[in-house]
Amino acid sequence: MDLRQGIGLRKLGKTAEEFQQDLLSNLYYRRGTTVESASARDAYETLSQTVRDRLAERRARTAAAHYASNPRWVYYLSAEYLLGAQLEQNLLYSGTGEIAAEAVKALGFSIEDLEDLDIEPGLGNGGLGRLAACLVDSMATRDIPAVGYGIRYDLGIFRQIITENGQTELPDDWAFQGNPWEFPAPDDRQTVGFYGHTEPVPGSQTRKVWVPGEIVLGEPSHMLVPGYGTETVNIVRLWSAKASEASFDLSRFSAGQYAEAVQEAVRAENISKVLYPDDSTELGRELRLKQQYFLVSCSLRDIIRRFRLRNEGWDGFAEKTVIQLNDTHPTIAIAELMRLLVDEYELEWDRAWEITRKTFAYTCHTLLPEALETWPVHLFERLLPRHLEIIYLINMLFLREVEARFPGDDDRLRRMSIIGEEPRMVRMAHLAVVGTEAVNGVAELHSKLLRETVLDDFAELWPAKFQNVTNGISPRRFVRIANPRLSDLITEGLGTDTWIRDLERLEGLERLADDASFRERWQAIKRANKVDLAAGDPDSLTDVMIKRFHEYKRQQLKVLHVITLYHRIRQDPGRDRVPRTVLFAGKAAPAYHAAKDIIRLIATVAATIEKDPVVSPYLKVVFPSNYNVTLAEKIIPAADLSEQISLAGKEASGTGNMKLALNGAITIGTMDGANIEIRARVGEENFFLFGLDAYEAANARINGYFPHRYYEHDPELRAALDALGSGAFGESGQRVASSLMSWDEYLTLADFRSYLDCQEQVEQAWHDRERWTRMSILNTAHCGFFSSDRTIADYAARIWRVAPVPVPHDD
Ligand code: 9GP
Repeated sequence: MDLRQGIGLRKLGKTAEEFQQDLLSNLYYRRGTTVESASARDAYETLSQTVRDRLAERRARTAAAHYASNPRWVYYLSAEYLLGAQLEQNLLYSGTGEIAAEAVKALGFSIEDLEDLDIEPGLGNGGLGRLAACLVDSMATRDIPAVGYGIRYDLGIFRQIITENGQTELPDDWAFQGNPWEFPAPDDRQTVGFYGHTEPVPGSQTRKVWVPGEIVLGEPSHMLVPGYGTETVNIVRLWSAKASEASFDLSRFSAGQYAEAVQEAVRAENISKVLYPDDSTELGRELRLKQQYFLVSCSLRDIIRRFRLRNEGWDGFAEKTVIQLNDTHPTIAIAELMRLLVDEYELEWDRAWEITRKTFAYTCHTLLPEALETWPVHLFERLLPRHLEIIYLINMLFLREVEARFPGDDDRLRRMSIIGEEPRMVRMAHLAVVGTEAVNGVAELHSKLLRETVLDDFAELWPAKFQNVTNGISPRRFVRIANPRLSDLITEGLGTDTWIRDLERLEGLERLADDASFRERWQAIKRANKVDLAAGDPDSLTDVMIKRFHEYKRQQLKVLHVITLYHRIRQDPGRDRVPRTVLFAGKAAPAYHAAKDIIRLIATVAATIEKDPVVSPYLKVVFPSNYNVTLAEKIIPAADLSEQISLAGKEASGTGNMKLALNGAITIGTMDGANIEIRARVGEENFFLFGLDAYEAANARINGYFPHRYYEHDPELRAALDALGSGAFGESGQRVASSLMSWDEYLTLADFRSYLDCQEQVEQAWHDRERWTRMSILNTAHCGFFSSDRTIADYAARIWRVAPVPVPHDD
């Protein structure tokens, strides 16, 4: 019997009866209960296991196919994954939705009841984490052998509660009742060192022995990542920090010093306790760097273990392995692979460097200088002494190369060095560019600005290294699952559901935009989605701004718009107006006070409007708590207008913009990130454009930007800022106004008038419902490009050079 081929496994049946049999058997034997006494939780766990088993069976076949073909693998290293709720996705991907619904009915529950128990793992912060989840979905859908690596944070992104006082953060113990989708793999645990010192190796210039001062264990578990419409099931492997046995101090415990006895163990396990610990303190920064190294160290050892299962020596490593660094967070992997190859496997430095450089690729997701990570040299020296030595050597050799190309250009050497001076910092983005084969931005403008500004010296040195791969989103989660009504209409309109795997087929909707009865149905679906969302009057214009709170994204511009509408209605109450529901959702980093002020301001504005009988029939502001993937899936299908109003040149790409446009929301936006590509595809007549472009924005400051001038020249802006300044909307409002009037980092006031004028155009278009609906359909029709399946095809062809490995069916 060949167990590797999965032969000998009892096949899991495809009929409703077989599914029900398996469900009952899981209920009895795994859950230990009976039909009569099964609670909703029992039913949820049992259903999840029954569905998971079907994917696990495909996983076994995937592993066998991969084992047999010994392919080139993609390893995706990411500090964040926002995977979203799993049950509905896995029902869809395993094709068991209907039979599962029947089976749980027999237990007295509906699938919808059970979906409410399916808590999403909030292992990410925003777009970056959700992008990682969309990309692993598409890698599986495109049959690419891949593993995603991340951290299994005990507490994910905090749970947010919005009240009139703004944002409150609570811990998100997402797995407190267990996670039925996860497979623990304690056998593959790894040992990770920190601190300590290094010792020379006699006779070697480059090798060293690192003697760590602290040892922590990394224990993996994995979640299954099925492909859609294919047999492949890949995995995301998440590491938990565990204390080693030696860290428990038995003698102290025996002496009654209970807290002291577990102190070391607690410190070790804190590594995977929370996502993004507050880094405003030295200890917080140290913990973050520890997390990054923990992820990298565990993952690299696992990658090497997997390589060695199938291959001898090191010759084939770079041919069989590509490691994608998702932003700078995992960049220390470059120094760690060098350390493993040189110190532990005793390769010559040059050979190790050649392998390392060929193995890694780096995606940069930002243009904000503060988001390009740097770490104090003294912190590195203490926590990762050997890695700092390696980075110094990499830097020395690299600067020699620069010197040879640009002799005598000391300024350039200073700019490009991996080590920044005053204060001395390790520049992770520089390390990421130096130690990789390819660097990409995430939208055309972003990649261009990376080459022209932030990484210009590097682009001059290695032009061929720089590429663009425009982001994308999973059409399964963000159309098929989030918006079943629209999906059914699209399938009916196109006469096929192949668009779910081949999103460019949405182009076929273009001709239906001229069909009045199709438009009517399209409109009815939007309305029904708004009724489901229950955020406001379903006949009002649902104006949606959903994203992390950050001043560059300019939620404050939207608030100024809302306050101006409020003033206009109060001044001329009798006028006929477009009723609007303005929906904000998103979280602010707990230590980011300016962003939290904006949240509190929105809450105050919402309450003021709500209480005002003159204004409230036309304007409503809602702010549902705890924005996450699950909530996004409810809001996006109900949106009419998508707010993408960042200051041009600041938003690397955005992906919410793609999700909303694909669901027929029309964008009001600046020439920023992927907005530009959305506009180019949907047509300028189907997009509301306003504001400065990236070059104008960059020049504004150089030419002397005085926010006060805008205040003086624009009476409506003045009225809005005066209202804020007067304290009418609380102290937060005063602080927001004062920041805008004094410096206005993100040129909010410069774009105010253009934004308001553009909103007038929005209202005119809304008045003509047939025109609006046409625009909406055309947005969906022309956004097929923004599928993450296309993004992955781009990475596979241009950066990874990997080929798909199809997994045979089981019959
Ligand atoms: O801010 C970018 C966002 O524009 C982009 O869509 C997303 C995915 O590429 O990454 C975000 N970047 C970060 O969260 C940190 O660099």
